[in-house]
Parts: sequence; C-alpha cells; structure tokens
Amino acid sequence: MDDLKRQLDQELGQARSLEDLERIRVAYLGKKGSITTLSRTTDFGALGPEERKDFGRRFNELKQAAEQALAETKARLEQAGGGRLSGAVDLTLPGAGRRLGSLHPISLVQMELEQIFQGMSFVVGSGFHVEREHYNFDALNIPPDHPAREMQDTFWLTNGMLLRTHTSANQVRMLEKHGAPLRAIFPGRCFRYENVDASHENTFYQVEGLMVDKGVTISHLIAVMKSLLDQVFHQDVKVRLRPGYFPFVEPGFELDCQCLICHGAGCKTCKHSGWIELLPCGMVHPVVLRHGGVDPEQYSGFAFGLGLTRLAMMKYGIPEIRLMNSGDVRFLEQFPAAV
Ligand code: FA5
Repeated sequence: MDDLKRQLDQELGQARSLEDLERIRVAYLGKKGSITTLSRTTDFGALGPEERKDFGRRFNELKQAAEQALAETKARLEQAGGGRLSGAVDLTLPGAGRRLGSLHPISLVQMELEQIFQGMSFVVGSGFHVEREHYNFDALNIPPDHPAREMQDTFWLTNGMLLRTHTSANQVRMLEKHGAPLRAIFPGRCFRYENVDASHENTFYQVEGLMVDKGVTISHLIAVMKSLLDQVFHQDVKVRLRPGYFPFVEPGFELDCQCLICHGAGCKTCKHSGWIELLPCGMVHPVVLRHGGVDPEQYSGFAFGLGLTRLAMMKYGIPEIRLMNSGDVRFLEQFPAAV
C-alpha cells in the first residue's frame, strides 16, 4: 500500500492537465484500478483476524488519502488556467486569434521619407490644418485677386480662416520661427474642394520641403529630388521635368513620374497620359523669403511640394485614391503590421 501511494503521488506530481488527472484516477480508483482491486487480489484466508482488521483500516486510509490527493491536484490544475498547466506564463503574448493592426500606406511612405531627409540633415516639422489666409496665400505671393487662388478650390471657414490647401502654408511659418539657414520637411494633410476621381481626393497628403542657405541653386534642388526618388522607389523610375507656374517660386517646375500602374501605357489613374504629377518644385521667390524675415540678397533656397498620397499609390501599385480614406480593413490588412 505504501508503494502504491508513493507511485500515485509521483504520477500526480507530473500531471499537466485534467485529462492526465482523469487517466490517473481511473488507473488507481476506477473499477479496475490498482487501489480498488487491492481487496480483491488479497488472500484474506491467509491472514489472522488482527491482520485482517489492520488491512481494512489501512486500505480505507489509503483510499481516503488517494481521493484527497486527486482533489488537491485538480484544484492546482484548474487554478493554473483552463485545465492546462504552464510553467511560465508570458503575459506579453498577443491574445489567441487576434491580429495586430497594420500601418496605413501613407504612414509607411511618410516614415520612409522622414528617414531619407533626416539622412540629409533636414528636420521634420508640422503645421496647422486650420490656417490663416495670410500663410496659405498672401505670404506666398498670392494676393486676394491673384488668379492662382483659383487653382486651389478652398474650404473657407465662417471666421475667415481656411483648411490649408497645401503644406506650402507652413513655409513662412518655418522661416519666421527658425530663420536661415534652414533644412526642413513638413508632411501633412491638405484639403481642397475637388471633384473626386481615381487620383484626386478632397483630403490628401503632401510633404513640403524647404532648404534655404547661402548659395543654394537649382543643382541642389535637382540633386535632392533625384536622391529622394532613387531611395523611395528602389528602382529606375522615369521622370520628366517641365516648367511649372507657382507664384511662390521662380523658376518653378513640375516633376512628373511615369505612371507605375500602367508603366506609361495610359490608364484611369494617370488620366491616360502615362504620367503622374508628383513633385512640383522651384527656387523660393524673394517675396516669400522677405515675408519669413530672411534677406533674399544673402540667402536663396528651393522648395518642393511632394504629393505623398500619390507617391504611396505609385510605390504600392494602388490604382484608386479613394481606397486610401476608405477605412476598408481588407485594403489595410495588405500592409505590414504595426510594431
Ligand atoms: C502645390 O500644392 C504647391 N504647393 C506645390 C509646391 C510647393 C510647388 C513648393 C512649388 C514649391 P499642386 O497643387 O500641384 O501644388 O499639388 C502638389 C501635389 O499634390 C500634386 O503634384 C499632387 O501629387 C498632389 N495633389 C494635389 N491635389 C491633389 C488631390 N486633390 N488629390 C491628391 N493629390 C493631390
């Protein structure tokens, strides 16, 4: 009987689940269990009356001790959780069957751009969604009667402020705050009262870039744009530079990239032109520098306004801009999980 109890204790000590426990219970106390059958396999005829009494007492003690040991083991297993005993519980593991959220493609490209520009000693800033008319237009050489205001259909607020139509609204704020020399990018959301189609949204992202220093020329502008595109696309992408008109730069350029949805053949994303307007840029107009408190006789600079939403479309082959703000989980799930 002592051997049986020792053996039972050892097996209970190794039990890892309620299934293990039930198997042990049946093996010892089940109908054919080794404790239950002990009285049947003992030759009572060979025992004297005292020995028989002693056997009965010890047999009952053994049965009781076995039942108690089984009950204690059951309590221990249940406390360890779900009938499964784990030596060490890792509380940082994600819940069963749950997936981490993913980063929006615009966030992914924005993070990549910030890294690229930080590598070229640019700081990253931000501006305001609700902006003063002065910073969005007047300080950028676009007075109230200027036809360039028509190029950006504006959401005006009843208090005379507006939803910024471009991140350029932050140019003069940055110059006022930091002065020259300055190397900065400022990504963010812009708003225009647009007819929405495959490549136009009323809410989209741009990344503005501004570099002002002594002796900055168009060569610096082209070198930075080239470095940017090489690093973002990790492939040879055809670009074209053509003259572009923006009152806050002189000279101004439009930098287009060949549509990566149709590879130049023409599709609804590029309005069948084969090209996507991506990166307008130019040399900062002296009027803008003066508004920012910087002397244009001493300093010059370049600026660009990258269409971040369209860049994300080209990089990830997304043919339809409306997917970006759709909040459709099936779209978002295709991008890497957040860390
Ligand atoms: C501007 O907004 C100027 N502020 C850019 C600039 C900055 C020029 C600095 C010179 C110097 P534009 O309106 O072209 O320019 O817009 C710039 C880019 O934003 C476009 O090339 C395009 O990629 C993106 N964009 C403009 N409107 C939309 C829209 N409705 N939906 C999605 N992307 C848009």
